[in-house]
Amino acid sequence: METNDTRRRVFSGVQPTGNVHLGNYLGAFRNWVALQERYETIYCIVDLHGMTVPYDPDDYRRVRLETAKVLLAIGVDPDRSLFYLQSQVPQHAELAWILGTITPTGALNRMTQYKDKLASGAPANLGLYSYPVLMAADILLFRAELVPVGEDQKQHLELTRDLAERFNHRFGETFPVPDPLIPETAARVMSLTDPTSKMSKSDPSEKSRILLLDSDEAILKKVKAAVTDSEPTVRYDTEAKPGISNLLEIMAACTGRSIDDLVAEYHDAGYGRFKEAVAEAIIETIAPIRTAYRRLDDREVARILAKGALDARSRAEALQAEVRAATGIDAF
Ligand code: ATP
Ligand code: LTN
Repeated sequence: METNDTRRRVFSGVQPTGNVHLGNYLGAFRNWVALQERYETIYCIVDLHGMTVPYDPDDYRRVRLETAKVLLAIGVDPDRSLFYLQSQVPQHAELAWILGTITPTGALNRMTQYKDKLASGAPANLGLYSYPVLMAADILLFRAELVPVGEDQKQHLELTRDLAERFNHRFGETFPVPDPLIPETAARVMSLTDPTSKMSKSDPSEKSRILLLDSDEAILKKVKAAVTDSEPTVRYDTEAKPGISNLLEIMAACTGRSIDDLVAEYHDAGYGRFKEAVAEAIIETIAPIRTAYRRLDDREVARILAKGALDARSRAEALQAEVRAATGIDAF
């Protein structure tokens, strides 16, 4: 991996919560892989973020490894990207503390992800509340300029931008103000069982999402059972036909064809035939990921992560020294 790189720097993170789904892939991870061609890329499994909701430690070890394997299977390339576990780089937590001292609590009170998590039953703890501050630290720790995420993370990115500006203003020019990179299609893949809410790994219903490791049969079954409407024509109308519109978006994202083109072909095909075509497009897209996942060796993956953590720590130490000096907490 190059270190004195002059390309623009990209940072993104994923929580190791298991159940990596088609929404994660189309909305974010597929983009991560493509960005490796043109940018300096840093991809982090944000396991400190994942601890903000209740979890089982033994299960967490397994899920962290599984998440790393899924990303490698998708095509995150440790020779081209810095790839590591957040918890192994303590500078994330220190910078989060420092940024916390300039974060207005009013901004955190407005965070919709926080409010949604509380509404869905997560206990209100300080970690969950300050989650967006740790996310800002992740990004700023590497002075990243571009952050590929799905639509749902836009508000968190706004806070990151605001904190970069506040820090620069208060302590001197230190951080670039990062921009989100949100894909044009599939930025918000919706649930198959409730097409008015996003496909999510935490939805209690298994049928609501397609997992990247689902079998072909499971994919076909879930797509066939996807909630639609009773008017039989296939057309794009997110208000009147959210279910069909979601399937159209998914198929467009999987095949690279335009929605207009798909509507022209399937308008009168009937929902049954349309759904089969959607399932086939999904299977073609994700079956190779499943195959690559099975070929990975756990010990090799652990080695990749250990090496990534070493590199990430040494790079983070440089910024840590600068931030300590700027804020007056450097060593005498
Ligand atoms: P969830 O809401 O599913 O529990 P999350 O948003 O916490 O998960 P992460 O694993 O942290 O999921 O997110 C990984 C990436 O996937 C993020 O960039 C996020 O924006 C994106 N993403 C998550 N759900 C969707 C979706 N339904 N459509 C498009 N992108 C998504
Ligand atoms: N909050 C993000 C995960 C995340 C992230 C980041 C994304 C944590 N730190 C830094 C981009 C950059 C989520 O829930 N998807």
